[in-house]
Amino acid sequence: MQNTVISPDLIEQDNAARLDALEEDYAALSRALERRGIAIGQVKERAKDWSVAVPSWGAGRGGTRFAKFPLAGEPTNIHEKLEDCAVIHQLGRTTPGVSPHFPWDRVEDYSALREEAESYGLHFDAVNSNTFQDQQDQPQSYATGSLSSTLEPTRRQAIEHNVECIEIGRHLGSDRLTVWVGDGTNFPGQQDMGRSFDRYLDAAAEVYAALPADWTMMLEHKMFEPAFYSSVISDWGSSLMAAQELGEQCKCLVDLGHHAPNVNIEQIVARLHRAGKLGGFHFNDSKYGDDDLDSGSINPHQLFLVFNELAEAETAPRGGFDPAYMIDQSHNVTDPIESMLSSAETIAGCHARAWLVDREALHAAQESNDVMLAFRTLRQAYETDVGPILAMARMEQGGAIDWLGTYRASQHRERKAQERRAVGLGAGIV
Ligand code: PSV
Ligand code: MN
Ligand code: MN
Repeated sequence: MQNTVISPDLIEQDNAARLDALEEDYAALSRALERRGIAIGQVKERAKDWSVAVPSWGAGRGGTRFAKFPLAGEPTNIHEKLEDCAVIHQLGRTTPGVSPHFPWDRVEDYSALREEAESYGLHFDAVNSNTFQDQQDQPQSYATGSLSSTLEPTRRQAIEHNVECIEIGRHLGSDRLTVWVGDGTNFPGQQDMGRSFDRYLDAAAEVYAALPADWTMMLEHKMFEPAFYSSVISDWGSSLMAAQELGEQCKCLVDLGHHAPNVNIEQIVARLHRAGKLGGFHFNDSKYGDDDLDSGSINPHQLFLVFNELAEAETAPRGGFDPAYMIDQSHNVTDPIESMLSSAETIAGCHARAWLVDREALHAAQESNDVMLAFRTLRQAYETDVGPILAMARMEQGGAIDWLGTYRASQHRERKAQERRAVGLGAGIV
């Protein structure tokens, strides 16, 4: 029996009140797409098959390095986080995977945790290691870096933590490890840029050696923060070099917030795919840096263009195409459940719209250098409102047509505010 957090009767009642309007919108869109030679049912089935994982850490209120403003009823441990992730998936039906972070999600019994997730119809996605923070009772500090530290005992500790994450992931049923390190410098001359990369590679090779044969190790680059002069894995070039050197099972993960402003991220996606090294994504949006804002809230067009490259890549796979899709956001001013439902819908919408692109027409326009026609071919797909397709797909799978209305009617957060331990004030994680 599946454990449902929101009453299925409530979802059904809410859907019943909205079904007539949805059917009208869906029929109108179906006719419009038919004129373009697109069968709406196929797009809907593709939408049903697609999913994006939510981050366990995103279930709680985020913060900045200045403050965190807790939300009454927010989760404070992995069990409560799973419960909220279950709500997100129950209403939205696109987020069955949860990406955990260690040691934040540490428990005694990982097999029991896996069963707990499964009772909600969830599974564990990529495991994230954390060597960017010191933990209580940890023998070595990461103040000098982690995998690239000049200090051998510190590198050893970082290696062992990553190997432990793989072990935990095996119990959880995961098959991917995401490695992001904050290693870098704040001053010119502080460390040798070549030698720190070498130390990183040597240490990362030991983690790689511990990977089970069917696992993928994903390297996540980030231009700056916490290091403000140089970062060891600062960009996709460094990430690609490292992934190529480490081996077949090592790929690159693209977090949309980890680039220089105005960088053409969709082109990076195409390049990494070309190299057979596109491992996965952390979706979020940004205006200035690694803002971790809700996906598509600032630049939805960029998100669509990323998915256009992914659709292109999927139709021309090079050595296997199986990127891991994850959300990585910090919800500072919203209810994280609402933000992740909204983000998952936005991301799924960009995915669906990328598959509305008339690819034959696009390729023909590109070949004949018909610039305007090529641009309009993409634009036509981007401007199509796929809301009715996503809502119909959700409803047919037991989710909510109007996830926001149903979620608020459920009073989940209000109930949790009575039951859960209150969160103290303090700075959040960045
Ligand atoms: C770093 O900014 C990052 O994007 C990495 O993915 C971390 O694991 C995550 O944020 C968590 O804060
Ligand atoms: Mn990230
Ligand atoms: Mn980040």
